[in-house]
Amino acid sequence: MHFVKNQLLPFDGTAILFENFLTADFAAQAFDEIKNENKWEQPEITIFGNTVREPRLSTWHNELGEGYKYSGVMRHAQPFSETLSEIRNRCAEVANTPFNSALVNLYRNGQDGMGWHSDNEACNGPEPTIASVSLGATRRFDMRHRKTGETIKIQLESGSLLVMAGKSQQYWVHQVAKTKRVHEPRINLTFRRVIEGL
Ligand SMILES: O=C(O)CCC(=O)C(=O)O
Ligand SMILES: [Mn+2]
Repeated sequence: MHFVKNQLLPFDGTAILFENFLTADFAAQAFDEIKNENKWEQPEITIFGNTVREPRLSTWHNELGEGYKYSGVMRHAQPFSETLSEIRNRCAEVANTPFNSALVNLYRNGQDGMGWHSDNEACNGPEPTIASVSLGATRRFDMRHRKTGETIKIQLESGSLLVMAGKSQQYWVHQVAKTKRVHEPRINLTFRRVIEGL
C-alpha cells in the first residue's frame, strides 16, 4: 500500500502523518458506528484540588482486559469492536507495532479538547509508538518541544493517521486546543502497546 507521509518533527523523535490512510467512505462509516455504538464515559479528573469532568467523552480498550492509569484515573477496559480491531490491524502493519490497547476520544464540538501532555505512561515503555487515527471533523493538533518551545501545528483530517515514535513523547508535548470555529464532532483513536509487567 502507498500513502503520502510527512515527518513533522525536526529533531528528538518522529511524528509521521499519513494523509488518506483510510478512504473517506470507510472513515465516515467507522465514525458513525463508533459514535453510536461506543459505551462512552466521561471520567472525573482533579486539577489543583478541583474535581471536574474531562472536556470530552472516551473509552479505554485492552485485549487482555487490563485497566489503564491515565492522569491519575484508573480506567476499566472495554473489548475491541470489529471496526476498532480492523483499524488497529491496519495501524499495526503500517507502524510495525503489535498494538493491544486503544484510547478512543470523542470531541463533541470545538468546546471539547485535550490539554498539553505527552503519552509517556510507564506501561507503554520508554520509547512508545502511538498510532493516532482521526475521524469526523478536522481539528488542529499541536506539538511543542519541552526545551526549545518550538511548536508544530497541523490539521488532522478524517481518515488520517499520525504515528508518533522514538523520543517524541520524551521531548515533545501535544494538545488538541479548544476552538470556537469547530461545531462538528471528531473521534480520535490512539492505539498503544501496553507492556505487561511494567
Ligand atoms: O485527539 C487527538 O488527536 C490526540 C489524542 C491524544 O493525545 C491522546 O489520546 O493521548
Ligand atoms: Mn496524547
